[in-house]
Amino acid sequence: LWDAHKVKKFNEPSEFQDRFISHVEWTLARSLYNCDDLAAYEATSNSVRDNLVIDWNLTQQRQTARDKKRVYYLSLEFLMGRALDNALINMQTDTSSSGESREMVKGAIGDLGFKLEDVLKQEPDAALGNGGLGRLAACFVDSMATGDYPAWGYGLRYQYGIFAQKIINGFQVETPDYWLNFPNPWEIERSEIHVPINFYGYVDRSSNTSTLTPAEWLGGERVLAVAYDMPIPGFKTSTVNNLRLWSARPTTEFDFAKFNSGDYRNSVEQQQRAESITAVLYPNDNFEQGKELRLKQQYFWCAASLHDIVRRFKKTRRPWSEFPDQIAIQLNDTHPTLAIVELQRILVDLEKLDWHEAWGIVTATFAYTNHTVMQEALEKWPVGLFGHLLPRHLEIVFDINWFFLKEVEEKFPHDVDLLSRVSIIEESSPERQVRMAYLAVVGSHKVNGVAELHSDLIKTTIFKDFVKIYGVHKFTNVTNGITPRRWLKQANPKLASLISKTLNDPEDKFLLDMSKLTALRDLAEDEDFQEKWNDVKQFNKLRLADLIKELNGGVDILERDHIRNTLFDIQVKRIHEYKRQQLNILGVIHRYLSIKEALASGVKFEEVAKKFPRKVSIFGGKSAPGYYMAKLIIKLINSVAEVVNNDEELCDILKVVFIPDYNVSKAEIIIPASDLSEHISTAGTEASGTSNMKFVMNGGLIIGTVDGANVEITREIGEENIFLFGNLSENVEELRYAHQYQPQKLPQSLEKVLNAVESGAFSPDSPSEFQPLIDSIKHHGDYYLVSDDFDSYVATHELVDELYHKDKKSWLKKSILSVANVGFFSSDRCIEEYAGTIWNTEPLKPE
Ligand code: 26V
Repeated sequence: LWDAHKVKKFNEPSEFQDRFISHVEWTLARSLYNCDDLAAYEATSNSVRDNLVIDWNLTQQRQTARDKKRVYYLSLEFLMGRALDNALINMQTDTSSSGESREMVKGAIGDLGFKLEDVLKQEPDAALGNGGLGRLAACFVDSMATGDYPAWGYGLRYQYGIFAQKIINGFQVETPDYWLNFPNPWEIERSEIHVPINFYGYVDRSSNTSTLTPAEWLGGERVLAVAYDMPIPGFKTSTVNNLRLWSARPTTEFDFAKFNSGDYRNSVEQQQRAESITAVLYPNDNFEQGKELRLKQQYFWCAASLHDIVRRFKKTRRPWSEFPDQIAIQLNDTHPTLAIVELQRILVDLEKLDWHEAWGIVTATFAYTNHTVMQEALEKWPVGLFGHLLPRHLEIVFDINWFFLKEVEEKFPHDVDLLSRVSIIEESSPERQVRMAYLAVVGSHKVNGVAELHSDLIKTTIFKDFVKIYGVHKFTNVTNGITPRRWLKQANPKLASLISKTLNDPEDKFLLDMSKLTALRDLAEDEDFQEKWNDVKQFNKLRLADLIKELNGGVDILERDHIRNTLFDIQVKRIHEYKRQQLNILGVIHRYLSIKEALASGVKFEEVAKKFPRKVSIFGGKSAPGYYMAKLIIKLINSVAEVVNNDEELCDILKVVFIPDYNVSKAEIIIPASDLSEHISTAGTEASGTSNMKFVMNGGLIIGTVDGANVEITREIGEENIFLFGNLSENVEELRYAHQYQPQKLPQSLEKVLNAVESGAFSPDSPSEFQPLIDSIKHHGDYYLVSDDFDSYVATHELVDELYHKDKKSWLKKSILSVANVGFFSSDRCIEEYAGTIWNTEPLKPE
């Protein structure tokens, strides 16, 4: 009987329309006559979701039945962006093997009177991440599904994602991200899957005194973790994986003690507090604040996820020794390190395994990815706070540390310094701290960095002693990547279509095998092809100009007629001193002053315009709300824009734009429009960077330092196709040291720029407004080496101008060659590397 009523996917336009209308009428309880774009978005999404759910269930059944090794990717952030467009591109319909569902649905809703582009825009971004780390997790789940890996993501379902950024009088103002105000068709609430999670309380060991034997953790606060699932469709496969996000709810248990004592209101309030655990994403990037609620989020998520993983494993009735053969858990930075401790607790306290047997299982299961070498981002938790919230876990951490230090002592007898350097417990004052990165290293079988330079750096800096202890093979590199489905096909349909036509690949198979792009090399100098290539860029620049106009209240900043010969120079990423947006804006000021000076000295405008051809400097990015210097950089950019854009003498040859509220959906418009983008971190500070890859994949050239994945990008696309400048990471320490002992000697060029800023040229009402930025360069040691790299930066921009305006053909050749050689940076390649060298897993293909 079940078979007779099997649900069916829509395949044809008319079947889609039937489904769409059922959702309008039944799910939304509206009529077609009263259906706006938002309702059309909801109905389309629900229809598409119906299809996905069918493949999702089949995928999960297959994974359970075949019982292959699974991967769990634990990340506090998944910066997914919009789901509908992506689902339409990835989704498999039975008849869509030739074309794609996106075109079919576009036609089908077109016939119903809707424009797909307008409908897609109704979807709010799922902005459950800060920046690179969260977006990487989103690219990885796409690639894991596309590669048919049995792999789930585990994260938190924040009520509020990263804040929405408003710019008011040039300042960043944060407002809440109400992404769940409307029903979210992309999540399925699994109220049947709920896990009780405990905090606080105490440890009861009855007769046992050793912390190594089973103990009971009692009392304390209890909340429920409820699962919400998001389907993750692979591209050109019917595999649909799962992203499980946990949401906090009060338990239905009631505090009768309080109730009986007449304190009804208090007992209700306490219950309400439960929900605060998953209320908001912490908006810091590369900075750890050490707040109790953050640790609570981490434990809540780790405990719920492990409970789920262990429950699934126990259903197989395999012995515990097989756990690591069946399960690989990847830790996205140290945020999920408590999962290591929680698994040890489950095995020892609940499953009664011997300590060492348990620890063997734990370390064989986990692997850890490091994403930063910045001291201020390394997680440390005060022992007091840790032990108060998680008393039993603290005991376990001490025991893990004890056995680890014993091992070190045996290998390197009497090296007391070494012991204190590598101890998981830092003996700092006023209080001891748990070093989460060390705990992650000790509890994992592999540790990887995210680009070659970064992976080398961690071996010689933060984890140097651990290389000595464990040997070098525990440490490895997996260079980051990005999904070409979103960052080429979805963001840049025009370029994707030019490529598919050129490669004679109507089914877009190149998106699965990016080495196919190398065929474009032969066309790099073909003038017809160059022209088509340039037309695509022009289209994307106009599309961005439209967005900028819309965000500027309908007023154009860029003149349409000149866009073709205006160089779009873009830096979009989180605002951080190490990423050096200040270097960029100081460079812009330098250009502005040079133009003004030339004009003032009587040089004819035409001559000036030849030396400083048309350019727009575009910025975007959020600052952590408490990061004073980053916020001041945003203000400086906006103040410079105000002056430059209103200076009529310039006749529009220079413009500055700050795009507010940079996010994934805006990135999809911004990135394809770049001629040049900036990846100019102080050498050795940017672990990898991933927007560098996105820009290259869209035919933009890049200016950058020898840092992060810029190194591999240079190797892949050729050093003649990238603009590198600045000091190398091996010289950074020395330069910093020198700054401390001799007063800063600034290059003249920079001196002039800083003087202008100091004189109030961009803040006439308060000339000292930007003094802290100037002081950090002039008087506080210039930690990020702006002064050391300034001249080389300015000179490299001159090369850029020269090439762009005087030799467009070679520019286009470089652009085409960049795309032809970008294949390495597909996240499909990363996932294969993780699967082969860290997880030891294989794909499970649909029959
Ligand atoms: C994240 C957070 C999130 C909120 C609360 C506090 C806190 C503290 C530290 C961190 C670590 C952020 C590390 C990070 O985002 N690293 C970036 O990872 C990218 C993907 O590997 C990489 O491309 C970037 O270079 C790196 O900065």
